[in-house]
Amino acid sequence: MNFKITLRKPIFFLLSILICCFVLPASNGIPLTIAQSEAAVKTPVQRYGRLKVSGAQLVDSKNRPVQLKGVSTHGLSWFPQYVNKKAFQTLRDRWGAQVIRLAMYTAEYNGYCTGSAQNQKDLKAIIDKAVSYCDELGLYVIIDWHILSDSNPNTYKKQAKAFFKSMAQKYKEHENVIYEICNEPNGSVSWKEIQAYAKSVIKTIRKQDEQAVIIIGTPTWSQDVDTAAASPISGSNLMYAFHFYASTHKEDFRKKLQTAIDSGLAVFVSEFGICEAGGSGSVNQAEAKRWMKLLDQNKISCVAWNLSNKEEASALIKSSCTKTSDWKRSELSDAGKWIYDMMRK
Ligand code: IDC
Repeated sequence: MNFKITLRKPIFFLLSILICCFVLPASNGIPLTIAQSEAAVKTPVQRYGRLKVSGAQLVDSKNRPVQLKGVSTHGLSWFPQYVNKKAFQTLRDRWGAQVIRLAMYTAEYNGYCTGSAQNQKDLKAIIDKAVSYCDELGLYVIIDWHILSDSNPNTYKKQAKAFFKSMAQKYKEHENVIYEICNEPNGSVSWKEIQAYAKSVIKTIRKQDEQAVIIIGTPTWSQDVDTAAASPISGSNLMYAFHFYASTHKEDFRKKLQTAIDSGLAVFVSEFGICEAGGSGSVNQAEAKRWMKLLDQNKISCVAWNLSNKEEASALIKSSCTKTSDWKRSELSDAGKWIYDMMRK
């Protein structure tokens, strides 16, 4: 008996050494990052389950605070090639992304409301594909009604209601789907008008799906969260969009966000860039770092614009790189590298 015990100990010791030396470092010689090793164990959806909003905070199915980070597509009609499973898997496993935002323009370049009937079908088919990849990969997915040049969401309210009705009918059992009902209201549209639109679309979604998280755009390109905080919409699992571009929006805008958070508004940064608000110009890493500190401190989820190789500073992939997945760090733009490093932390 004694002999067995004394023999077991060195065998375990030897086994542990073997595992440490050969098995653990075997991922192509590159040590696994935390994001990768967690992803190998559990997907984001397995980890957090159905999301809810509790007070100002996004929480998981067990009411623990959750901060999601991820990437937005460019317009689904502009760059449909990036909607592929390998791309999303690369974002999940190498970048540490937990959420993908599907930006579907309503008015620009084959937008959902200005393109042909065929275009609408194509866009819905792309969304279908994207949601099924996110289901398979356990990623959260935001379906974004990307208003922009159509600055008032009421312009295409009828279409929005029909669209979200069909989305909510289709995806009500999918606990990973989040709805963003108006990207960036802008121009002279007031919060009151946005509220009227939002209430009506929320009602449409809630008839099908009582639980999904819904993100509401705020006035002035989703910057005026302080205005929304002064008069929020009643209902559960509602969040408000705040968007920033670090080269343009600085301390004043952080104060605006802070005011909204302090008054208990649930904010989701469903789009941000670290360049200028026009989508190009210089990248400002120092300001980007300040923004991220504020978001991390308050556990605010954020999604980076944009997954494409368009020749603009906000595109995350270098314009010389035509790969649609498996990008190396060196194939990313300056913004892409910063976002990649930030998400892997
Ligand atoms: C920009 C794209 C650019 C495209 C333009 C269309 O990066 O390629 O030509 O839209 O008008 C937003 C918008 C988002 C913008 C982005 C950068 O939500 O659609 O994308 N931005 O300008 N709000 C603030 C910045």
